[in-house]
Amino acid sequence: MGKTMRKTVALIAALTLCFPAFALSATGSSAVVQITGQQSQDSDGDGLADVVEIAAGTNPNSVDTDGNGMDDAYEIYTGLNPNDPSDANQDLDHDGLTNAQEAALNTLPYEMDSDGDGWSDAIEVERGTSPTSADDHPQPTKLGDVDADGTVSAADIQYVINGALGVETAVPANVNGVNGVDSIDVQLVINAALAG
Ligand SMILES: [Ca+2]
Ligand SMILES: [Ca+2]
Ligand SMILES: [Ca+2]
Ligand SMILES: [Ca+2]
Repeated sequence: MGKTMRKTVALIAALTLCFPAFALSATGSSAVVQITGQQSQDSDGDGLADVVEIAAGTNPNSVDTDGNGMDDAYEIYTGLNPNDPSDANQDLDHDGLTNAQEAALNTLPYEMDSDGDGWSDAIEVERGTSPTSADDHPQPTKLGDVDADGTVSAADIQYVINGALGVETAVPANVNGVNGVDSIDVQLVINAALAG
């Protein structure tokens, strides 16, 4: 399933949760599900109405149909397969956290920076900040320590070079805070590393 489709499924599922009378309609091969007040029964109390679970092929009496540790609701909202246990150990967004770990953290398995604060979910977990709150993130205490681990090292240089090349990085790589990530930032972090 593509990213857009996953987001569409997630949005429809969220709307269904918020508005039980919301009528889902889709064209083509997608199922058309009409949710009414009477049809909003949720036998297993997982936030997914029975009719939604039946349409998704999950067990309306089990919060985790495939038994992989990730609830049906999370798997459906995030576009994972609630009927395939093997996706628990995958790392869809290659951020170092498995999909099951992301489920436990309530982060997005297809987005390395779930709260959009510039810090990857995995780095936030390492540094002890919240990967689901953009207001909470690591704070580098010295110039050039872009990953906020307390030292300026080769990892910091690599992050900044990647950023200058336009590659998505796990940490904000704009060292001086101006003009995006450019060669000046690379020089600044190299200087900081040489200064120790
Ligand atoms: Ca349910
Ligand atoms: Ca599951
Ligand atoms: Ca991941
Ligand atoms: Ca955060």
